[in-house]
This record gives sequence, C-alpha cells and structure tokens, in this order.
Amino acid sequence: MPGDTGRATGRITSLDRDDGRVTIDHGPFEGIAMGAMTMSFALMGDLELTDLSEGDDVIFQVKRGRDGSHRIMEICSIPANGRDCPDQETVYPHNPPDQ
Ligand SMILES: [Cu+2]
Repeated sequence: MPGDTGRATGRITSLDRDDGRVTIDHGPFEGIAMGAMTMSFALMGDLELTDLSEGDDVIFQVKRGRDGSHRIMEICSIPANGRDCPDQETVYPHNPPDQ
C-alpha cells in the first residue's frame, strides 16, 4: 500500500531558486506509486537549495500534501556531498560505502 512519503534518485534538469522549485528526471520511487519521469517539485517549508546545481545527480525524499502534490522534504546532491547523502544503499547499490 503506497504511503505519503517516498524516496528516489534522479538528475536535476532545472533549478528555480526564486520560486523554490526543482525539476528532476527521476527514477521510480520507493514508498509511493510513481514511476520514472521528469517533473517539477515544490519544496517543503524552508528547505534551501544550497549545494544544488543543474545536472547534479541527487537522492531526495518527497511527501504528498493535502493538495495531492509531492513536495521535496530532503534533497542531497551526490556530486556535492557524495557518501554523506542518506540511504547509501539506494545510491550505491553495487558499491556500498566503507563503514
Ligand atoms: Cu514524478
């Protein structure tokens, strides 16, 4: 049964810092019923877009709001943060980080 939150990896195709939106070419989500596509996401709360650039591979988590749209709760740039991003097993399924 799909829930309200999901996590996926993808690549940023565009960033709108003024409007607080990120367009991501993303893979299938874990946790929610959404397959691979390119789409624009709004951000939750005061999430900032520091450390993000167009073209970055990212791992991110979304939550569905009352209006049915999915907003980004958390987003981590793999080029900027590498193995400090959460859920390494999703990012590096065949090459887990050293413990
Ligand atoms: Cu989507």
